[in-house]
Amino acid sequence: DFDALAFGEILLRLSSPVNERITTGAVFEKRAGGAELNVVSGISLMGLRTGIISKLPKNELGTYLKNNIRFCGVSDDWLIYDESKEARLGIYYYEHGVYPRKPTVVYDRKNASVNTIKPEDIPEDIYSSTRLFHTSGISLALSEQTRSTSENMIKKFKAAGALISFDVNFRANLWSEEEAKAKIESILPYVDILFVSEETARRTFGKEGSLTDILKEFAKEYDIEVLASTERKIISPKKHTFGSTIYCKSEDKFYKEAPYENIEVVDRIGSGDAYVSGVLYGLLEYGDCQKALEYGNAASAVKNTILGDLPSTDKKEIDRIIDGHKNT
Ligand code: KDG
Repeated sequence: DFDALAFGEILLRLSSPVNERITTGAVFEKRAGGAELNVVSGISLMGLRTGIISKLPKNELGTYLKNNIRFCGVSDDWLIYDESKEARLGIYYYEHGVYPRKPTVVYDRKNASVNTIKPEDIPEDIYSSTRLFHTSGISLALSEQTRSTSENMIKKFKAAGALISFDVNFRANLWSEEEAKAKIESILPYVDILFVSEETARRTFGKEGSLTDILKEFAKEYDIEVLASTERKIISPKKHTFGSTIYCKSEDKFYKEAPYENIEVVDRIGSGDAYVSGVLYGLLEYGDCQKALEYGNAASAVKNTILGDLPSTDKKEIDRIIDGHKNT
């Protein structure tokens, strides 16, 4: 049985070596990516049991990703394989930014195999096999099929007693603000733990007031127990500050700590997912919002210093970083 299961698209990430360009460079580094995989891999590296539900092409690229998934300790038991001739893996290309040049992301994910997934593809015995289910707005946005499969899973996991975690993760290239608002609002009644940025809360959901007002309002409207919102300040392109606010509804209490200052950013992709993994780890392991805050902030700060989407850190290191942070 699992502590956490997630559903989402697993992507192949092809990135130019640091300081090389997509337009002229000869080499791409090959890695695994995808927001929900990043989250469960972070939770696994901290020591809990997780798995990813997704659909991959049954070819060498699918096998490459399956190997990566296993390598970071995430179960591949619930992966479905596409054996059709049209089987396709979503890819995203990444070029690191170096000031004053911004990072570049090019998505090539249309018609990827995951978009053919159907609610009936998900075996019924999965629903009683986990303490927590996580997905994000990306899964609602990708296609009709990923949307109905996500919605169906959210309802069934909830009915089976699992906690439902949802990261709004708004992607402007996948859907409009209006569509995102309508579809996400329809699943919020099932959500126990919500991750939403202040900017998205204001722009997409039309919320007003301070961040604390906004989080409280979501909690009141939808009976969400834990709400988390990150805050990043870019001091210079390679120096960022990262912190977050968590609201715990049953205690009617906000949790916040001094942000991590002067993080040396090597690769910020996946740092939001690392935050989610730390928060969920703190909640699953300790049932405590203070721990959730500390693990979330530390996991995200560390991820910024590591190449690739996946967190690549463990509990021992995170614990040391949390202790160091408290003593600064
Ligand atoms: O959060 C990291 C993701 O942006 C990356 O893994 C790619 O899943 C991805 C997406 O849709 O942007």
